[in-house]
Amino acid sequence: MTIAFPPLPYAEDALAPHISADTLATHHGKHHKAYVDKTNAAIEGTDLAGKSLEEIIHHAEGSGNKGLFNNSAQSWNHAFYWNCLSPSKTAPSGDLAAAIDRDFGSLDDLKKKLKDTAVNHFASGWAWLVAKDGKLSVTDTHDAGTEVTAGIKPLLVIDVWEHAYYIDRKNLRPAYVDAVVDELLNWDFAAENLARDGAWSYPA
Ligand code: MN3
Repeated sequence: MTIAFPPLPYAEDALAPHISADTLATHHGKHHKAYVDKTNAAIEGTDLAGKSLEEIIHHAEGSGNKGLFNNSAQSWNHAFYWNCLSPSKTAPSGDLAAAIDRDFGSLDDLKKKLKDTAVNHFASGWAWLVAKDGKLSVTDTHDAGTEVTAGIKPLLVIDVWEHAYYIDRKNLRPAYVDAVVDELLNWDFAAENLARDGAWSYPA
């Protein structure tokens, strides 16, 4: 029993021109796949084979196994990230829209905070919209850092590693972040995450 390598939830060219097919082929087919392959190589023949990816991340974090943590957390973060992007334009509604207005003032204020956090994050990492005890906030994590182990419910994430945008945008992270926040974020997925018990589960 190995960790799955889930397919993209849309065609490789579905997010163009904001994120190109070339970027998705490399980012999903090479980077994400390598994290999954390295996780599977590390757990083969150990007690962790057959465990969920979330259990593997938790174990690696607790035992200080940095290599396994990096590869398992990156596997989770990427699968979550693909679902946070949508080729069709979505907008917050219902409980999510109400929580955004309550905790940020407005959707525009939340978008500004997400963009500022993603653009200003130093080096590699992730910018998140999360819910903790029902309250929404924007956070960031470094390198493979994930919000799935922190007793927090991730709602959305933006990958700000250079490999997420360098093919399309070279060094222009702000242009990538603007496109993701303004055109691609899947607010329907965020609403599902807010409504579910616990965090989204990595596909088996
Ligand atoms: Mn990435």
